[in-house]
Amino acid sequence: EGVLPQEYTIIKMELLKPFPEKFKVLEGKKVFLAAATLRPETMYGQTNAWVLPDGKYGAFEINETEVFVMAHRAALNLAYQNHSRVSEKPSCLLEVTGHDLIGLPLKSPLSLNEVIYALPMLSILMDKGTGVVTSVPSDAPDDYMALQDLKSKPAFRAKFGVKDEWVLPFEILPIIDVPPFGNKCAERVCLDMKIKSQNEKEKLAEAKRQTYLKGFNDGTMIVGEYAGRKVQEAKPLAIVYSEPEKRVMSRSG
Ligand code: A2H
Repeated sequence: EGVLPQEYTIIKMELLKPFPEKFKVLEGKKVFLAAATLRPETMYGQTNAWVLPDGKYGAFEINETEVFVMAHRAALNLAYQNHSRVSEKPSCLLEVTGHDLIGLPLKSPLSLNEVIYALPMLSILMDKGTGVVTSVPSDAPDDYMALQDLKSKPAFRAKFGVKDEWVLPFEILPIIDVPPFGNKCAERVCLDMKIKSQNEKEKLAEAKRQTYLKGFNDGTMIVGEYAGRKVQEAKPLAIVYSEPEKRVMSRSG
């Protein structure tokens, strides 16, 4: 198998001011954690962002005013697609790790939550998308289990310096009805399959397979501008209206 292009939507999750000490060099810029998703129509249900604690990230100049925090490889991908201040070359203003990003407060397009926080997820691949993932636990089994791990295990929160208030107030939001699983399909399937943590890779792959197909084919939006419409109809509209930008990024197929 060769390399197939994978088209993602980038969700621009804006870093709220005042910036923490480490990010002061970016003052005056609009700084976003850039998350790559295949499901822009689910963005209403965002409860947090995910980063890999030991992952290496950079803050890259996209144009005169905007900075994206993402993996270096993603910055190179975007630079080749003409999304870099310097033509065909990533321009990195600051290098950080996922640990530096945990706890950052963000404002994300379409999210029903006014402010969400960056939290640790251990299954993130740094060579896929941007290395930043937006979390929709109602509809994504990986997101549901990773959030459950943080909610139910105080020691896990402590290990990564995650404060209770970044996690505990965030409820799973019903945003899409997916028969026969109901309006929190990822939660339903994870409970039915008795998945215990984000580390149960095989079970999660099966949960993803089930919810992804049904969500796309049979899902109906129940919130937002596209309430009452099929996911298949809402998805392209969400790409246009949610302010994220459509990019093509390559990955190993
Ligand atoms: B999806 P594919 Cl609601 N590491 O977005 C791990 N996972 C990553 C990632 C990375 N570096 N980059 C993106 N992803 C996730 C929403 C969503 C997603 C929902 C339901 C299913 C779903 C909210 N999270 O994906 O391997 C992102 O999660 C299930 C396939 O390129 C992205 O879309 O096919 C998806 O994986 C891309 O997966």
